[in-house]
Amino acid sequence: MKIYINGKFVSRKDAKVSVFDHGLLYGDGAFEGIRSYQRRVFKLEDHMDRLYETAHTLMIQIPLTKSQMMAAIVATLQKNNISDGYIRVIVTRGEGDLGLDPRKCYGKPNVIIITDKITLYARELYNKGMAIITVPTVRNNPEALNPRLKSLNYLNNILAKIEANNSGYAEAIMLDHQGYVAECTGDNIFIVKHGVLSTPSQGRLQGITRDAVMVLAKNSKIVVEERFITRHEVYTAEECFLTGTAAEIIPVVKVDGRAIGTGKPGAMTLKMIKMFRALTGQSGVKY
Ligand code: PXG
Repeated sequence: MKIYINGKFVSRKDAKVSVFDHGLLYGDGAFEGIRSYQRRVFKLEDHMDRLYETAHTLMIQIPLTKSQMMAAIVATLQKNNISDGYIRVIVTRGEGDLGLDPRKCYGKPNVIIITDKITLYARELYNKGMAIITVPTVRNNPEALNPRLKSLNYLNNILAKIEANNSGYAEAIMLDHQGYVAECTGDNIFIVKHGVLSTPSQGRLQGITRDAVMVLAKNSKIVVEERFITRHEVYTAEECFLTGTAAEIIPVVKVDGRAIGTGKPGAMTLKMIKMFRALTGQSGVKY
């Protein structure tokens, strides 16, 4: 495995950054998780926009242009001969001293690209659907740390994941600071009721899979709503599914012990999975 660090390819055992890197010391940095299918990087430009927007708010100057970054990603995939894979792009603020003041960093962000193959959940979960719970840890208040930032500080999500794991679940719904459904620890959430697809409008990451699903739905004349969603609406939905680059689209059949719809993956969910799979194989930056 060859890993890209600041323009060089190194082996896994040599892929190291300093213990003074503020990404390690403070989670001070940004990241992206991207997928490639059949030698095409899915929604690469959208991932670049989100990465550079996170860096902009964090006031981290990424030392590559978007097109240089895209070229580096493609080169890493080629170097590792990966046709269907997962790409992790990491930009840290770089080395500094032991204080958190970014002005004392040396102004050299570290850029890391790792390509690998991952499957997040067992294949059978995609066929049978998963059971999830709501956890006590609420999603970050946007005025404290906006969930739209894909920063290296993922402790909010990790705390929620620990609560899910402690209760024997693989994924969890996080509510926003007002008590509405926000998203899951690493996925966006959709519900279906009376043929309408709904997804939370606030308090969540602007997921790229979420956006792709919304476009696919609209193109098939399915009504899509972005709005406030309560847990009651999730429990009484006909269908529920999660979206994310790592998870793709996964049906949810039980939430907090309540069966969703028939308790089996629903027709709209299966249709979205089918359309999404077709899209991933036929679009994206070729390499
Ligand atoms: N919400 C959150 C909080 C995420 O981290 C998504 C939604 C889905 O967004 P995209 O753009 O991928 O459709 C994510 C991204 C993991 C893992 O190990 C998951 C993500 C990122 C990194 C790791 O589960 N999901």
